[in-house]
Amino acid sequence: MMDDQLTRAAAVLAAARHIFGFTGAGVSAESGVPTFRDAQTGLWSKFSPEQLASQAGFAADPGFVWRWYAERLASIQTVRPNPGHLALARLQALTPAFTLATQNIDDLHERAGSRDVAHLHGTIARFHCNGCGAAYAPTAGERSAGLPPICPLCGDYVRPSVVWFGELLPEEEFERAARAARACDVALIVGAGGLVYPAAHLPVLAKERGAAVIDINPDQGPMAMLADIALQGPGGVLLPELVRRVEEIRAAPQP
Ligand code: BV8
Ligand code: ZN
Repeated sequence: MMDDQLTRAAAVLAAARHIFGFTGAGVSAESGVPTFRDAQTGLWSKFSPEQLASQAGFAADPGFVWRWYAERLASIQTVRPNPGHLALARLQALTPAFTLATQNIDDLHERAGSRDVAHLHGTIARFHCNGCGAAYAPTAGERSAGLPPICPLCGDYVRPSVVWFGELLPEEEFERAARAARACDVALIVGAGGLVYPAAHLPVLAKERGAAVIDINPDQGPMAMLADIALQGPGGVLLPELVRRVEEIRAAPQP
C-alpha cells in the first residue's frame, strides 16, 4: 500500500512544473522541536495558545511570554534540520518552480538549504517593538532577562516577530504563498495539523485549482482528508524516500 502510494506520489512530483510546499510543526518534530497539537508533547498541552501567543497573554504577563520565547529560541538554536528538511531542499533544486510556505517560526528549512521560504507566522529570531513596530536586536543578556527590553523610541515592550493569535499574517508572505497555491500543479503538505487559519486555507486553494495534493503526516487529519495521496508516516522518513524516487525518475532516460 505505502509502496505504491510512494510510487504514485513520486511520479506526480517528478512531472510537476510548480510545486507548492506547505509545512507545519510536524516537519520539525524529528529535529526535536515540540509540535503544538501533539497531545503528549505539544506545547499547548501545557499552556493555552491564548495565554502565550496573543496580545492579551503578553499584556497579562510580558515576562512569562518573553521567557517562553527565549526558551524556544534557545532550543531551536541547538537542534539541526532533519532528513525531511533536507529532502524538501533537494526537491526544490530539482523542480522548475517550487514555493515553500511554512507555519513554523524556526529557520530549519533555510538551514537545510531551502530558498525563499515564506514564513506565514513570522520568525522567532527577529524582534520588534509591540508599540511602534520598530525593529529591535536584543543582546544575549536582554534575551535571557526576566522581562522584555523597552523600546528606546516609544517605551513599549519589545516582542518576538511572530504572528500571535488574533493578529494578521504578514501580507506579502501570505499573498506570495496564496499565489503559489493557486498556480501550482502539485501541493505537498508536510506536518500540518490543518487547524490554524488562514494558513490552513492555502492547501484548499491548491485543491480548488485542481492541483494534485499530497499529504505527509502520521495522523489522518484535515489535510489527509483533502489529499489525493495521503502518506501516513513521519516526514523525516517518507520525504527522503519520496525524493530519492523522484531523482530516480528524473535520472531515467526520457522515452
Ligand atoms: C487571525 C506563531 C484574524 C506563534 C502561530 C479566536 C480569537 C482570535 C482568533 C481566532 C479565534 N478563533 C479562531 C481564530 C483564528 C485563529 C485560529 O486559527 N485559531 C485556531 C486555534 C482555531 N487564527 C489566528 O488568530 C490567526 N490570525 O486569524 O487574525 C484577524 C482578522 C482581522 C483582523 C485582525 C486579525 C493567526 C494564527 C497564527 C498564530 N500563531 N504561531 C508561536 O509559534 O508561538 S500558530 C502555531 O500553531 C504554529 O505556528 C502553527 O501554525 C500552529 C500549530 O499548527 P501546526 O504547525 O500544524 O502544528 P500542530 O502541532 O498543530 O500539528 C503538527 C502536525 O504535525 C500534526 O498534524 C501531527 O500529526 C504532525 N506530525 C507530528 N509528527 C510528525 C508530523 N508530521 C510529519 N512528521 C512528523 N514526524
Ligand atoms: Zn516602540
